[in-house]
Amino acid sequence: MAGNKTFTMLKPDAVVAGNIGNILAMINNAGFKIVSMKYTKLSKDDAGKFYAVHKSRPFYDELCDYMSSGPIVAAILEKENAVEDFRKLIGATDPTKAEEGTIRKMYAKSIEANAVHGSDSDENASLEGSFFFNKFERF
Ligand code: 3AN
Repeated sequence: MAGNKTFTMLKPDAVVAGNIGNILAMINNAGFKIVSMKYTKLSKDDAGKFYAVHKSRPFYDELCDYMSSGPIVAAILEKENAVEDFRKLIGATDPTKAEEGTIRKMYAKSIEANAVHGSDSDENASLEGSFFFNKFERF
């Protein structure tokens, strides 16, 4: 059975452009409840750990530079079928391929600076959420 939590980050491009409020409103309007949230900034080392799964990809170093270039918002979201429904809401990795009405179509600047992260499985949602939050911060 699909889980009811996913993890998201609003990436530096979205935060710097002043789109936190608009994106959180889209997330809420799509039926997700924010159960943990943090405004923070990753060091390059943190970004490298978070994206370790992409270490062998050619864009890894640039991705870590980008993700540590400015503030982010990390959050755990709750909804039935959270992982799949949130991936639909954010749209394709490449914003030129994202469907109309998706967060990336509306706010992403490029395939790298693509406004939001969304976990791709229940297992990764749990691992990624634990990267930013411990159980005492969850309500
Ligand atoms: P998604 O975030 O849609 O799950 P992944 O997991 O393939 O996509 O990629 C993780 C992150 O790596 C993306 N959100 C994006 O910031 C960056 N990325 C993915 N593909 C590329 C690429 N071809 N060039 C530059 N950055 C990329």
